[in-house]
Amino acid sequence: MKGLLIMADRIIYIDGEYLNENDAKISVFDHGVLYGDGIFEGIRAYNGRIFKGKEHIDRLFSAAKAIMLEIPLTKEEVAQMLVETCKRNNLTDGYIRLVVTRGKGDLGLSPTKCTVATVFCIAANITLYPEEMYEKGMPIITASQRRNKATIIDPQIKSLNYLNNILAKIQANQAGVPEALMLTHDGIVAECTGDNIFIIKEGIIFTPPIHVGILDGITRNTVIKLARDLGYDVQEKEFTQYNLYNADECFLTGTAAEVIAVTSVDERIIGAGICGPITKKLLAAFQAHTKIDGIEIK
Ligand code: PXG
Repeated sequence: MKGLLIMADRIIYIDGEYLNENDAKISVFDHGVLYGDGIFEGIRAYNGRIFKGKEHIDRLFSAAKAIMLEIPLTKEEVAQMLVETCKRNNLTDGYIRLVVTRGKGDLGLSPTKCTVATVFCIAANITLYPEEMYEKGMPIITASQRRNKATIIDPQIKSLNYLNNILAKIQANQAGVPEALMLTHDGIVAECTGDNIFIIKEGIIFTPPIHVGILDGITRNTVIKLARDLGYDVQEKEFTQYNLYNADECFLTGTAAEVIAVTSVDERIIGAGICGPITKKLLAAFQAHTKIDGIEIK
């Protein structure tokens, strides 16, 4: 079936080679494994296109620059490799994980012994939230775990060190909800563990600005543009849990989640407790956009 793969038949790109997944291995001395020293991108393919491929590659290279990691490929070569990995897996719709680590070094913290970065790419199926969640919305909680401060590890760096978010995700799991909201150190709404957050109040759409310390989400930016094109006032503005609890609508954006309504936060019902009309419109606009945008897999 198109886009579906039997697990062990996957072809993985790793350091210049395309290998069967059983043969695609990295060293136990890789600093990505030893220290979370590396970066990644989660990318979707829709309808034979790598959605926002350029934006994902640009973000990867910006993160690499921030952590002084040299990617041993040009942006064009990364784009070709993403296309080739999809082609070799016969993937037209799915999820692509692109990872660059500091590479193989010794047991010391210093990356000086890591002479060349490890690059790998997996093109796979995606596990989505259940369809009914897109219609009915989902409950979330606020995690006690605060989002990393930008002065510690800037959340704009999509690094392999996701413990901050995983600890919050564990709290979501314990509470029996799919996602957790993370606040900044100062208690301002930041983002969820793998999604950006938006609220709507009296027809105006608000989302936290990047400088509070969040990932500069590609779905976030796409939705901001689509909303503005539809004539909505979108403001990147700080807000608190109070504003969130009293919003008319709330939704999350992310490569995996797309646009998904939040209908309760910490057991406060948001708006009418359903996927609201503006969220519905934005989801439809987003899904239409995924069909036409991106690097063609050919
Ligand atoms: N914030 C954080 C912290 C993220 O990790 C997003 C926002 C959304 O960004 P994009 O560019 O995708 O619109 C992410 C996305 C998952 C998962 O399984 C999500 C992400 C990474 C790994 C897994 O939901 N990142």
